Amino acid sequence: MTVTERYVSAREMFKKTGVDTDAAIGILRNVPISMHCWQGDDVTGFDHDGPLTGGIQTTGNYPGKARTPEELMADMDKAMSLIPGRKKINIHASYAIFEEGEFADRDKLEPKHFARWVEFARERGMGLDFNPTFFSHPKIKDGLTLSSPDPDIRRFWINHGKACIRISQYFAEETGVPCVMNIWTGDGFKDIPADRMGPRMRYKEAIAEILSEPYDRNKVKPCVESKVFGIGVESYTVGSAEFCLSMAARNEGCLPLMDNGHYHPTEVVSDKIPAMLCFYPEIALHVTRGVRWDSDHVLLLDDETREIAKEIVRCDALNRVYIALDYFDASINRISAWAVGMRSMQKALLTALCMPNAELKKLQDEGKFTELMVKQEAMKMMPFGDIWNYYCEQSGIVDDFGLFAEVDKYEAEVLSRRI
Ligand code: RNT
Ligand code: ZN
Repeated sequence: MTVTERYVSAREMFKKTGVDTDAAIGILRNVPISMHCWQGDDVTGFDHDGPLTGGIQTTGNYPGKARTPEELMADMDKAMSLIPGRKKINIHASYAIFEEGEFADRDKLEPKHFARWVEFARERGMGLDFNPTFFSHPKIKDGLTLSSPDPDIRRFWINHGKACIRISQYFAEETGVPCVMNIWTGDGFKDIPADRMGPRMRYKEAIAEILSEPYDRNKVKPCVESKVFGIGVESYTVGSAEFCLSMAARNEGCLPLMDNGHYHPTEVVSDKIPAMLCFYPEIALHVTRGVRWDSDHVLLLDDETREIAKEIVRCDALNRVYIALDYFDASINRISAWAVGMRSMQKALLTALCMPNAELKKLQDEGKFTELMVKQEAMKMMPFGDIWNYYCEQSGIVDDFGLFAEVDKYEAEVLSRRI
């Protein structure tokens, strides 16, 4: 049977459950997923030579990582050629591209330092998302940036944040797509602090000052990302969940960003999505896979990824939730890491779109919990793979079994020559 024949047969099966798979594919095709540039070079960036510091860590030493903007862009192109549907590109301030001999520190960054990213995105018809980089820099003092007691340190990082707002606005204007700008710092302490509120008060004021930089709310979507703890800052994180949630709630236009690696292991972001959507017009996500902790493994089609997608779809919130991926595995081929993660998110969304969501909701409201359980279980065995394969074929994109050969070929022809 051909892929199309299998699709036609699967479509009939789904139709009997009340699901229109053609419509599902049509929706999926237009859901933008933001692909993080930092999977390509283990979060190194182009503005410093030193190691990754400031509360995050990559592990692994797989050969062939991108060392220059050209290599990173080529690798992103290769990855994107293996991913169907709409994409955005997510970059960090540390990926500024300077002319020969030119340098600007983080507080002095300007739109022109990102002109090549704009060109890259525009040529591909994609939007850009942005992140100030509050890590891997000598101006982190005693583990703190925006929450430092030293006013000069705080000033430097506030100016960085403001510069990033201006750059985000430039991205939105140049690409015609709103730019999600995410504030995350690793600020915190390794051991038990004597003052937990002081750093948070300073953080609050510093973020408010960054947000006071003028920007168009339709174009720039500033976010604050919380975290439970970071490597080296195990005892206390300034930007905790309660802090960031309240920060976003109290600042018009500021979105809460949830990274599903940033919570206690039995907490799930899938349940937090509908809670947040009751109060916020828009929210943002970093979808990742934490293995026992915020390990940032490659996103797979696992239970929580499916639940996250289900909630976005069931809340009818595809246009209210900005979906970005955030992980960095340096132990495997990095193109495969991008492609598998992006495809996993799309598969999860496709699965969610191919559920009789209205009918299931009705069963819940009518108190028919037995039928609900039985139907939900039955849906798990439906032939989603036939829909996915058809979608890939229609998009001119390789199927799951063809993926490895593509990645392997690129590794042999391109990555292995990077020595
Ligand atoms: C770190 C946060 C943050 C970073 C990126 C690189 O724990 O998740 O989002 O991963 O900014
Ligand atoms: Zn994150």
